[in-house]
Amino acid sequence: MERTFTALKPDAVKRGLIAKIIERIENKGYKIIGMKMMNVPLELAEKHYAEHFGKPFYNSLIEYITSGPVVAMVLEGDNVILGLRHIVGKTNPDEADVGTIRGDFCTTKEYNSIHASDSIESAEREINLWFKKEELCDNYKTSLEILMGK
Ligand code: FUP
Repeated sequence: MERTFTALKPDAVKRGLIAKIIERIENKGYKIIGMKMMNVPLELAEKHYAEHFGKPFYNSLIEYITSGPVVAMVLEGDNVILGLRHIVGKTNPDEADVGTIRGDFCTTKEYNSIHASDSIESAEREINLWFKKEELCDNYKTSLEILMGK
């Protein structure tokens, strides 16, 4: 069973899209095993986006992600890393398919509503960066898991 990190970004929170986005994640059958609403400390933002340091959009990216609360989550499910990236859609909402979160809810790549880890390595790194082990609740089964005998 795979795990991934996702965060609803400040534009999604400010526009009241938390429930609509989480509904899509739960409808798919992914299990939320960690969730918290938080203002992102500068140090965490810089660590999270370290790979983009020095790029032209880096400063505005850091300013944006620290501009208001985010909803950070850890999800568990079969191939959840790739599967969630499909639900999220392409970085640029103009290119994201209709039916994806970015395709349906946003218009700019700067304020694209949601982050989702893009590989096993980044999922592990980001989960450890944002969550302590004791903040994860993996001690319950979803109805899908019960149905599949997992
Ligand atoms: P993604 O994995 O789809 O979130 O995209 P990236 O890791 O490539 O980029 C991280 C964030 O940087 C994006 F969500 C938005 C921002 N970004 C820009 O603002 N401008 C760009 O040209 C590329 C990314």
